[in-house]
Amino acid sequence: MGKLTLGIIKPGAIQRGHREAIIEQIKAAGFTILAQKDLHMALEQAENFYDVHRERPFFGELTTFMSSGTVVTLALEKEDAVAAFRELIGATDPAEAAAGTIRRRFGSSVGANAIHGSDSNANAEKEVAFFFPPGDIPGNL
Ligand code: 3AN
Repeated sequence: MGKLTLGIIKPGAIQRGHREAIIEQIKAAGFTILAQKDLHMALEQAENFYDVHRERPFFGELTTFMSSGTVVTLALEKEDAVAAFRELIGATDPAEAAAGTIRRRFGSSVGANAIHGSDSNANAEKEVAFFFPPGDIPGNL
């Protein structure tokens, strides 16, 4: 518990060619990639993933964007993974994210902010399970 989080490299960052640089930055920060998968989500899958945001005004924009191209999903392990990863990715708005964070370096707008990171341990467990069957995660049979 507390060691797992989910990252998703978003379509805009993949299209702009930042995939490898982002993965390098994640590894350099001490995260172990337990499982990694490329996928192109259907709109309905993106809507299910972001279900908690269904009532937010940006829900349509968010889910259309997240299903617009390939994403890379990452099951990541590190001590205190959720907080450590949120620090590494930076604030939601890339313009407000601290210098050197992934969103500051590779994001282009609040919506196209390069990367998703789970916001709590409970959501991390749910989000990893959403994309990866238990057998894909070492030590989690
Ligand atoms: P975070 O991903 O930093 O936890 P949330 O939970 O507030 O941020 O938002 C979920 C996702 O919705 C964000 N990754 C962001 O890309 C998108 N989002 C948030 N606010 C807006 C907005 N005003 N317009 C478009 N997309 C937004």
